[in-house]
Amino acid sequence: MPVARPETSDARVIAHVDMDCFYVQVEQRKQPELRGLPTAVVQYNEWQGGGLIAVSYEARKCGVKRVLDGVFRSMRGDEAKAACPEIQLVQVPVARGKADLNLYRSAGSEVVSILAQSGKCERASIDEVYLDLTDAAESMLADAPPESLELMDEEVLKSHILGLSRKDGDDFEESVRDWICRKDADRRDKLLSCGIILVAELRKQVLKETEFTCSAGIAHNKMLAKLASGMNKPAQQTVVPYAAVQELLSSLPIKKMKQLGGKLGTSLQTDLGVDTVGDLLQFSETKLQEHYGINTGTWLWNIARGISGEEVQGRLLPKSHGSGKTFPGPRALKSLSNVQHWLNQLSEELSERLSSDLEQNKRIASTLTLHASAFRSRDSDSHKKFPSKSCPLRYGVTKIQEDAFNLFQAALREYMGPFGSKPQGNKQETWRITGLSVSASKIVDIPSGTSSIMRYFQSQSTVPSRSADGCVQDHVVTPSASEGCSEQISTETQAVIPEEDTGVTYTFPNFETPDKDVDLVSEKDVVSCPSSEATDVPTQLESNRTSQTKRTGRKINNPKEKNRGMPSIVDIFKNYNASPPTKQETQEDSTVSPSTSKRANFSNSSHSSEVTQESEERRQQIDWGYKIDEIDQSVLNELPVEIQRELRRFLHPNKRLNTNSKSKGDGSTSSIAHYFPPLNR
Ligand code: TTP
Repeated sequence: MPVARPETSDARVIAHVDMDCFYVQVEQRKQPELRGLPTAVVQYNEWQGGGLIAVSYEARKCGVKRVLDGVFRSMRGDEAKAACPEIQLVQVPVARGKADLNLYRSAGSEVVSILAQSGKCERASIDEVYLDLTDAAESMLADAPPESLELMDEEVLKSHILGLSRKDGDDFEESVRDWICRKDADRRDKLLSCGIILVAELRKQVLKETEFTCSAGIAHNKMLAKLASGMNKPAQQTVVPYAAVQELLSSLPIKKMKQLGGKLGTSLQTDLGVDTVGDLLQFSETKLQEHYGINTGTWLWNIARGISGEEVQGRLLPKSHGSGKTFPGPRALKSLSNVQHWLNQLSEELSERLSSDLEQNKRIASTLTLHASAFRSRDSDSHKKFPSKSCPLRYGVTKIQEDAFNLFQAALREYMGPFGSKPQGNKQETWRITGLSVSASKIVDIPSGTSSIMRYFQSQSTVPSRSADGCVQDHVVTPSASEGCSEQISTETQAVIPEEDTGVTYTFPNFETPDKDVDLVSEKDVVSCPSSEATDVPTQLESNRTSQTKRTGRKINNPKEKNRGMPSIVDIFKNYNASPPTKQETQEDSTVSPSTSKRANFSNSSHSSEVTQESEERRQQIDWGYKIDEIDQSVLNELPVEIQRELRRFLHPNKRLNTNSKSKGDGSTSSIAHYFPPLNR
């Protein structure tokens, strides 16, 4: 069945900018004496000189590499020294017994802020950015087309243009200039020519302002631009004209394609005998759909032709935050207390990052996900994956720690199965954890003007609320967002580390070694997964909620349902339009006109006394976008007392009439709008 094809985006100009040996460059900027020397950044764990996570191009020339071929494990510092005795090894900064990537994160942000000035910019990982330069290229084509330029920068002339044929003896730079200045080129190529000039200029600017070099791919869509950016490194740019697409894809190994590095790529190889992207061309769309479903089939059909409708997202901030650590070989964790210790460390880091995101960017996350990798002692099913689990995220270090541990225990029970706790034969079955990570996703902006609630969240993160018996309170801040699973950190890259004692090898996902940023989840690292992959776990807080539900008589059977109908405070803010209603709107609100405004008139004290049943229903359903009855009490309980009181009065106007008639309208009661001042205030 054919599916709507993405609009062929061949008149767009998209760039993928990728920093060169990024962590090394950051360290070299810090210690300029390392510039030009073979250098590598190694993990904090010093065993055998530490695992390499970034290698300079000088060191690469001596045979030093991050990952050893064939063995799929990172090269160790000692091995790098053997290959290149003069190599400089720099340790990644450490905090809480694990790599601290803040230095690299903020270096990445410096680059993003420069590139973002040129057009729509999407931060794809700690050191990668997509840019949509279409508008800039169109303006250039209209105002100062390449052929009108007298001088062309050297960086432009060094560009690699795929498919550019040169006769023997032709000067490389002259050929590039000719291609860029062709008068008879079609519009697509002319736009790309402008893109070449723009990107060269941007790369120079990045170098000047940050001292970092980067490489770039320039093409008509994200997929092609990304493929191209890695083709000529470091400090170079590669262009994919429309005419070169088929040639590029025909020889491209299928596993090199984004999203085909894992199971789907393997299935294409084994089930359909597809080795290169070009091989896909022999299959009809229907055939691919038969094998892989409608959407995936169509997607494969498209990528074989270089078609991708994926837009550059205007996003300068990470989509999620995460903190992870691996425990390879003998360092694998074997006890719950050890797991809890590390989850506490990881949660602390996550909480810190959430707080600074809240403070600096006014964003809050709503889903907490736990991932782990593990193996079992008597494993008949050694490839059984440790399940990932998600739950609504509660702000506050202790809450995150507690929820993360609950998620872990739920996942462990599932992983070990019904016999997990029982001895198998003579031996008790045991488990080992080789990687742990916690991540926060579904991040949304807090509408501006909600400054007091932000202070509230901030204090939440530092002062976890505890009940008298010392237990952490189980209130939910943002329960609504967790409908099935959100993004998750996929760990497609697998590494095998020999277990030192036994010689057994364990396969574990790359949570931290090498330490590709798990927080700034790149599209490499994120899959939007079907809900089975990270299942929602009713944590302690959810059992609370369930009991509340019982009290209110609303029965929830489906676990996912639990989160529905419980709009988070964020949703409340979203639905709340803080502009004061006009007089007319106020009247309409109280006189049941079908065309009434959708604004919630919090401060209108006469509102409740005049509402008819119909307007009340409308107030419940239209003004708020959901039913007031379904608001989770625990959401309200999280709010400062004054706000709770005010909201309750709004939600239960009749009660308000009875109990608060005295204070109404006397101006002494703070209105809800006081806490959430409108934008224009
Ligand atoms: P990459 O962009 O994959 O590599 P790179 O920038 O070091 O080198 P290249 O010039 O080939 O692009 O990764 C960016 C940074 O992310 C890298 O400098 C270190 C870190 N990283 C890890 O910590 N672990 C990993 O597994 C990978 C791939 C990268």
